[in-house]
Amino acid sequence: MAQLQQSAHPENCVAEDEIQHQLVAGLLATHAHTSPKYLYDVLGSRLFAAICELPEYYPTRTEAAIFRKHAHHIAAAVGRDAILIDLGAGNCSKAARLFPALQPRQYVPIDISVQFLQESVNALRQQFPQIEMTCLGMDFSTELELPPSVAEQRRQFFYPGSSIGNFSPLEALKFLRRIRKAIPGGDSHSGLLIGVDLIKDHAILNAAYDDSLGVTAAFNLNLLHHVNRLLDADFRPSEWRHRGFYNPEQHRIEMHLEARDDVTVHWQNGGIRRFARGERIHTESSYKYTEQGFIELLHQAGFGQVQIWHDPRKWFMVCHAQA
Ligand code: AVI
Repeated sequence: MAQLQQSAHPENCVAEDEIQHQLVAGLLATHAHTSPKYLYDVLGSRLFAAICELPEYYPTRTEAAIFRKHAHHIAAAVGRDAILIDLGAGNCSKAARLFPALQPRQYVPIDISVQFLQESVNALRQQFPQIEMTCLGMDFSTELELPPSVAEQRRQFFYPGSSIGNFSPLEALKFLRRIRKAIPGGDSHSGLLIGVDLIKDHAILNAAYDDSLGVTAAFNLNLLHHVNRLLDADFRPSEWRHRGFYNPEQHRIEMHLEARDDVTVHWQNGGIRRFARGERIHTESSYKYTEQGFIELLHQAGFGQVQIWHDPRKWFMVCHAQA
């Protein structure tokens, strides 16, 4: 029976004025920036789904191929009968593809939008009636306290898609530590299954984040529509251009919006910022790792033995880290 639960701490949900405060602080900073979460309004989520289909955007299909090819070895590492906790589950499709191999006892998808989760899980319940399903609405990037309905043993966290790359390495370490802490005691049957994008030829990375159809550009520019709604602002996307490139010193893709000319933007309560031509708003970073660098991060976070699986070109890896 699917259960519907709100966060253990609903008061932690970021209030509207806090969102506005954070956004304004970022826009007024010397190097203007916004959190990547503002890329994902309804249209942004659809554009991201389209990005995943692009020939240049290799991470989604490469990870899926790794899961397909190594399903049995991955299942052996994760172990049968697990409590599979899917962080940022969305439509639950990535985890569902692993159900036949993993055969989890309980599936716990977590996402900010519990309503969307519930719809996805309703369909899944017909297909996998033997798996207990518990939906949790929670911003897991800031809290990860699981309710008693989630058994404490055999917790296997699932964080695919190289979403870990959207945290800075320090934030990633804190996040991994939070996951490790959500595994009580030293249960060696618990762990984390995670997808990580690897450092590779810069031309491949650049193309993946600046595709020839301009879908990533639309995804980035759409953030301005979202900010307009949140702040009652007057950004005009036509006055901005997408920049997406690999920064080899920082080992990360950077996405920026760059003013095509001098631009003045206004928002609620008299807020104003003048951007000179060429000035940028940093909208997202996507960190890329070496295999060894990421394994070290997992160990620093308190995980034990790590197993990894690659695609043949070693563009992407899936890791299982034991608690
Ligand atoms: C969601 N995240 C892992 C994507 C990435 O590759 O960093 C978001 C994205 N941004 C541009 N293209 C895809």
